[in-house]
Amino acid sequence: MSKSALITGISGQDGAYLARLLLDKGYKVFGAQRRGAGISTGRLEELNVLNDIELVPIELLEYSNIRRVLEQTQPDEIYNLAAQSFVGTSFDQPLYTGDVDGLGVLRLLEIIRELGGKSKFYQASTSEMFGKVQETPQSESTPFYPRSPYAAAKLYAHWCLVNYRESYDMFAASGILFNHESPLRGSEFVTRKVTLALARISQGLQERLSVGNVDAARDWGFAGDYVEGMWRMLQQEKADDFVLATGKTTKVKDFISAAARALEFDLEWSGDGTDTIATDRKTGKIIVDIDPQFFRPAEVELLLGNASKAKEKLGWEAKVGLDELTAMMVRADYDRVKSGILKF
Ligand code: NDP
Ligand code: GDR
Repeated sequence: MSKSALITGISGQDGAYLARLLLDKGYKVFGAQRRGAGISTGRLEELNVLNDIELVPIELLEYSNIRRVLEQTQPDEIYNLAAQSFVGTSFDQPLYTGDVDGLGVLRLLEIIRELGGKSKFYQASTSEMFGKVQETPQSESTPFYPRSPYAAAKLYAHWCLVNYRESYDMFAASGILFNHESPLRGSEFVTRKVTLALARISQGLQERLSVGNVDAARDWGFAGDYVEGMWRMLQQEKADDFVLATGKTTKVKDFISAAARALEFDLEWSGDGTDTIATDRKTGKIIVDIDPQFFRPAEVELLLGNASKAKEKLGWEAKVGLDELTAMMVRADYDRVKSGILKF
């Protein structure tokens, strides 16, 4: 008999990739989405999964709604990908973020326990929990030091999960995932913001790209690889915590230069702090400048993951490198801008 899985956050980047993966493995997939003005299905359409999943309504703030959906669907596996996932917004909406990203996970765990604890549970934890890093590279044993309301809420959720696993013998895995991107990434996150803006600039539709701290460095991988790791975590004998990362780190500024090169710009960086600019050597035009509104009250300067436990126990490794990922994202945004069709 085929397995069933419920994915919260189905309309997001990872929701779409994970749905595709599980459908390809023969799962019955319940896609849990919160109610909004309209259902946002652009990513599900792009990966051609919309017609093969069953959409169910889930709001992580609402205990009774979650409980009803889990009672009705009784999934073998639950992947909790839903979150207020933008770090910058968490400084403006700290209580809401804490409720969804922290207490929302506790609601899920408690309901799974009340219903007999049979569903395996995956929680989308994050490298942001390492924050002001206490060692480099970061692994499962690195002490946490969250630097935003988002990271603090995710850390609360992580420890709730560990506690439920130890207290009630539940199968609950925490995937500590480093940044992963794709052409389906939300346009507020820096990689996609960059590829979309550069595609528009190259087609004469925008003057400049304005960003924040270009010296921050991230360990960027491809979302398609990371959802495979999530699934593997739930196929283990015992639930555990795993870091997924590429083991390479790149500054925002270098990502911008690489994406620009793919569109035939040749950027030269100059200036410091908020006076930093990048000029196209070919035309002398300023392509990138800094807008202080994109700085955060506290920054995570550097993330670099050590995924050797995932390699050893899950047989998982990041396959797509940053060059390939950048090319993929630039190409997708160039084509979208050209066609004038932008669904997300
Ligand atoms: P997205 O922001 O693309 O997707 C988030 C999803 O959560 C959306 O479907 C959104 O629905 C849903 N959601 C938000 N609030 C609620 C709520 N109150 N109730 C129910 N659903 C809600 O995130 P990603 O796909 O990039 O990431 C998936 C998860 O992994 C997130 O939890 C994120 O924090 C975490 N993560 C992501 C990493 C990354 O690099 N991408 C790295 C590490 C962790 P709607 O469409 O209605 O807004
Ligand atoms: P992050 O991703 O905060 O790491 O969280 P984001 O792409 O937003 O920022 C990465 C780094 O780039 C710097 N930056 C900018 N960021 C944005 N968004 N916009 C800008 O203009 C800009 N300029 C510089 C940021 O300051 C930061 O240092 C992502 C999310 O997916 C989380 O949900 C997830 O948990 C982590 O990755 C791992």
